[in-house]
Amino acid sequence: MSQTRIPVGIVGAGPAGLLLGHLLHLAGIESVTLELRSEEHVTERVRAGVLEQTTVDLFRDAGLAERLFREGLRHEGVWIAFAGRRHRVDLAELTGGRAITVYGQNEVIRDLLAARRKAGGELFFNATDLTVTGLDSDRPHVRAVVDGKSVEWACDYVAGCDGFHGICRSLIPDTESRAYSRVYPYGWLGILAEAPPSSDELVYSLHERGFALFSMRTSHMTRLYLQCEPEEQFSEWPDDRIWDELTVRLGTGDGWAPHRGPIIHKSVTGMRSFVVEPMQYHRLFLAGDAAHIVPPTGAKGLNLAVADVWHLARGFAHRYRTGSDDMLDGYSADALRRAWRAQRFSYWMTSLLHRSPTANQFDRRRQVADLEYLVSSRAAMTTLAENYVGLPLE
Ligand code: RFL
Ligand code: PHB
Repeated sequence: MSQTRIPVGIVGAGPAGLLLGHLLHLAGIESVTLELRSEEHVTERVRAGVLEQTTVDLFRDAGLAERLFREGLRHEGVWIAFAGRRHRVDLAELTGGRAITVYGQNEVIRDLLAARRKAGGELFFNATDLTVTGLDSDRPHVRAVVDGKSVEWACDYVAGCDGFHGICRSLIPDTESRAYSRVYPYGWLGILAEAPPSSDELVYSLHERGFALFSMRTSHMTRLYLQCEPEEQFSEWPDDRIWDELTVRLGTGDGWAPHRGPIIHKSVTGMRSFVVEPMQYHRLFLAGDAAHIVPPTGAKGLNLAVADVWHLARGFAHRYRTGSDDMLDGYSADALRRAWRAQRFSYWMTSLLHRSPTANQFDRRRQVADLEYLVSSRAAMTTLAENYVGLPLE
């Protein structure tokens, strides 16, 4: 077995792990990244699409935004539809020029991989049987099997960026951590379709039959979601039924409807909120979905992973510049403060826009009143806008 010394061992090559590797490189700190799945799987899986202004600014500052600026779709507004009408929230006007950018997570991953490769970063895909030991010593060890060979790194620190189903969170003993969660009684059926977007901006819609979301990836690719059962079966949803339901739920009195086209991808996602506290255990730091999950309605998951990693990289930079752990020790509190803000926003957007199976007529009327207030009050729209485009870091 080969054994190497390295300052930071990173578990997981999703957005959190790859960005951390890049930011550490910019700070002159070496790391190794170990990913369970193949490069193709990590790059191709269809997930997030909305980047906050905060994320875009951070990518720009980290030298990662060249293609993002060229190909990303900057949206200065978003539509909220209910009771047969669409209402535009002018994000840029309400936030002093801030906006969101539609750029698929796949593209973010491609850009991060290119940056890691350019920097000569150590990155291993298909790394199985990963174990982490000695977290409470000053030299934790990360071991895995890569290409049939056992490999081992002796690290100063380990970053658990291995997503919600990873192993790092479980390395924190139950007695040392506490988890907070909520599971929602619905899911999202998502599709990717070869159809040009029929709106330049996203449409979030609440209909009697449930939530629907119109989004996009490119000028020829539409991304759409429907509220469904948490364990919905695809067999119940032939393509025509999906399009008919989207047309009904997104339809507004002005005749607007999504363009139809071949569906090239379908998925069902359960919805949950989850936070583990703290996000540090001795020399292990959790970041991204490994530490928290939000329901996708606020488009916050990837953005939150990015913010975590920014805080964490700053802590590591301080540690290797000064020898002090002070900033690393503040990481969990800083990251959790932002995570809880994203939790409350995502919970609010989700409750506002979904039809709960237990809602009675009172709840339905109140929900419409909430929406009417939102689209008629500048203060309420500003609250949505400033959270949606991303609160400042720190
Ligand atoms: P990831 O992306 O899950 O990456 C974790 C990586 O760790 C690997 N791994 C391991 N590696 C080594 N050893 C092990 N034992 C391992 N176990 C796991 C995994 O293979 C994986 O590659 O977590 P990360 O980096 O924290 O990034 C989080 C984001 O991916 C996630 O929050 C977003 O996709 C959430 N999300 C959205 N976020 C946004 O900000 N804006 C959006 O518009 C948005 N839309 C979405 C979304 C998520 C969705 N789904 C499918 C959950 C829409 C959907 C439908
Ligand atoms: C997406 O385009 O995939 C998307 C957009 C907005 C959300 C969630 C997902 O809130």
